[in-house]
Amino acid sequence: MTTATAPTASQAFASRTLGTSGVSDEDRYLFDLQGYLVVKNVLGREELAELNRLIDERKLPEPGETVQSQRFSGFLTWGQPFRDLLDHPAIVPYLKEWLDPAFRLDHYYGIYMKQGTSGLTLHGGGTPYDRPEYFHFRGGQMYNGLTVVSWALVDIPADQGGFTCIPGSHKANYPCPRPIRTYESNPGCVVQVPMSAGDAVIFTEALTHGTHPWTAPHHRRSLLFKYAPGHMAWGGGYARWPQELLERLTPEQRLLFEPPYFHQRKEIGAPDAAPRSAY
Ligand SMILES: O=C(O)CCC(=O)C(=O)O
Repeated sequence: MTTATAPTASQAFASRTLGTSGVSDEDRYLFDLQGYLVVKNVLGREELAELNRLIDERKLPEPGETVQSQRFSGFLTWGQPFRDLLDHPAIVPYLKEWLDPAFRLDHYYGIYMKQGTSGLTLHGGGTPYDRPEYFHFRGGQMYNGLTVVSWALVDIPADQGGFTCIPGSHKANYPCPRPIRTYESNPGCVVQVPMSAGDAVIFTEALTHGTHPWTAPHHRRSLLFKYAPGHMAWGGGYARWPQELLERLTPEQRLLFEPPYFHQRKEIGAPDAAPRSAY
């Protein structure tokens, strides 16, 4: 007699997404409607434990009041589990469809917060128009500029802070009024997005979003990867990726770190596909 073992979170996710494109109609509907999508249960318990252990090892200083003190970077050279997130099969299909088949990594950092730290006011939104942070819909398809995949390494309980946004605001035709942006007023449109450890939220930077003050007793830990269409850069960091990082990437991952350009750029996750100018 064979006994079935419960799939890990990653296996369960893979069986859900391994269709033709990996993006469901519901995913498309929600991302278009809200400007973000929570992808549930991507990382399993063991992957989370290893990522958190590697961060613990760094003995980071306690986060303070300034936003800068709540950020950490450089973790792509801290261990393979971080690099595995770069082109995780659970998120690649979304980025290919919603940004560009030849998307690139623009920049990345981590956020950690402790109880009482204040975060970041709401920013971004459909209006005023921001050239690198756009959401367009043309010919039956979404096109996004800078777009974030934020991995929750710990639970983010409802109404206890962290990633916060105004769903639908990537299509807003008026600027967000200041009292709403600063959290002084919430007429019902501002939402704190709860997540479980192992979930990833994908959001367009065209969405009005920010970081609500953290009130949970445990520290927040999220890893943010900011991707862009292959021809576009938000930041100038592509000129300065450290050699010790580039050496540790797979050939496929190295494509993500190429400088921005369009002509002949290779599609991600399709080593045999013709370069872009042929499609
Ligand atoms: O707390 C978050 O996840 C949002 C972070 C954010 O708005 C940003 O880094 O621009």
